[in-house]
Amino acid sequence: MEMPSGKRSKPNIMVTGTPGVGKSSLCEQISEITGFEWIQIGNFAKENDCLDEFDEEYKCPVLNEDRLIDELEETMSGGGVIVDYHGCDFFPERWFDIVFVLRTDNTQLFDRLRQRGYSGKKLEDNIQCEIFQTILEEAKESYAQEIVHELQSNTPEDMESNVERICSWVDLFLQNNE
Ligand code: DAT
Repeated sequence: MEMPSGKRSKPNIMVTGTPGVGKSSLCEQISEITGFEWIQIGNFAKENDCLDEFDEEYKCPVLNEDRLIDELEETMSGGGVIVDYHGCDFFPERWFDIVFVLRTDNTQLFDRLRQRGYSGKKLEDNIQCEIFQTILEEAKESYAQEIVHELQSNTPEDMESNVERICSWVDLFLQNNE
């Protein structure tokens, strides 16, 4: 993977993908290993008053994106942040040194989301989102192609190799920016 120029001594990493693909599980491990700060955008928005009205159709609150970006700016400029969110097009492109898009086969994702209690339209929409690779396309449209990486996240072995791959990349980045 290509090394970005050293504008930050520590890289910022985006981990994105449809809900249920394994972002939190992966980020938790990477954060533990690297000591980087893991920010789950949903929680951050809640804690920092960056939510607007409730979306009745999807039964979830709507992000106030401008406010969120203002709130996060200082943290991001320090580097060493892992951002975890099921979307990536509204963040400033300059924030990220690398973007990982996790992918999961439909049948597995279906089971994971059912277990999470999703049903009806919410379940169907999320499965469709994965089938149409909506978030992969979004990432490719929003960031330089060479920093966007698609990772399979179907099995615990996938998870392990993804953790390894991302942590090796972080090590290289840190070495190159010493
Ligand atoms: P997300 O944060 O993308 O919504 P998650 O980390 O909460 O996803 O994972 C959803 C569920 O799927 C959780 O029970 C853990 C499981 N899971 C995630 N990635 C997996 C993988 N690569 N192999 C097996 N199970 C996985």
